[in-house]
Amino acid sequence: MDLMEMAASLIEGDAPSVKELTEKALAEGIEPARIVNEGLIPGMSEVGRRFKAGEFYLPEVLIAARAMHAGLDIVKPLFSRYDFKPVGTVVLGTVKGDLHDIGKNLVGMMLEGAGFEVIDLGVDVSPDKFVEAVKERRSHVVAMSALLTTTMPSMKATIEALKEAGLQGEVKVLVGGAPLTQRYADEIRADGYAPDAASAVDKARELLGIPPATK
Ligand code: B1M
Repeated sequence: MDLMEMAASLIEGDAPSVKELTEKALAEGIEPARIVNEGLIPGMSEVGRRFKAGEFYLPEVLIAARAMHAGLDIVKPLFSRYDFKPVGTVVLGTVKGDLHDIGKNLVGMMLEGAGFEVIDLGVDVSPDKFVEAVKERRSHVVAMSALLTTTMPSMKATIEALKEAGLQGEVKVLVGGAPLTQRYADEIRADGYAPDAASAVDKARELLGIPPATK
């Protein structure tokens, strides 16, 4: 079976087709890792590229992400059996005092679509909660989202809490959200800033020294 067919269905946002093709691929004996790496990830990478280029808008991305989940939900439970290794683990959340989660969810979906394991802590996440999750899950990246100018300082507080916990250097800090800028990210000493969800994937890869996706 040609897994690019699955990628094409994902890009079109055709969830029933992605589900059917995932089941077909498994029935043909294709390993879950190959389904993810050669079907779902290339599809979601192309969605990210189109979003970044302004060829796709938010609804198209959300529909494609739903199609990705239609496949991912089937293969995920099989990962442990097949020794699938995510490219990295990301602890993700919207910072303390902030309840906006649409952009954060988009970032999570794109990261999952790129092969990352995402531990989504939700909204209103305190610095302590981020630190606890990083320790517990031994994550490689902490990804924080903020949509309010008043909650941006919580990113700095989280970075300081990570430092106090001795995790600075062990975990990379990625920040984003509408009011943020590269300048602010530099000021609070975040390791990376991304202006949108697709760039967040590129930045996470860059921070972990993973070569850019080919698609
Ligand atoms: Co609120 N809100 N809101 N709101 N809200 C904004 C953000 C605001 C700009 C509206 C305005 O005044 N024009 C304004 C903030 C002003 C400021 O501080 N600069 C605002 C305000 C003031 C408030 C309240 C204080 C209103 C009130 O109660 N008086 C209140 C605060 C509640 C709280 O958080 N404590 C509030 C509440 C809400 C709702 C609950 C009603 C709802 C949120 C629902 C939800 O998220 N589940 C809401 C919404 C929907 C918005 C707007 C309209 C849309 C935000 C959104 O989802 N955009 C927003 C105005 C606007 O943006 N037009 C507004 C779509 C989303 C895809 O974009 O989140 O920017 P965004 O994500 C982008 C990038 O920023 C980036 O990637 C995404 C795209 O690819 N990105 C990352 C985001 N996180 C990233 C992380 C990364 C990398 C990239 O790495 C980790």
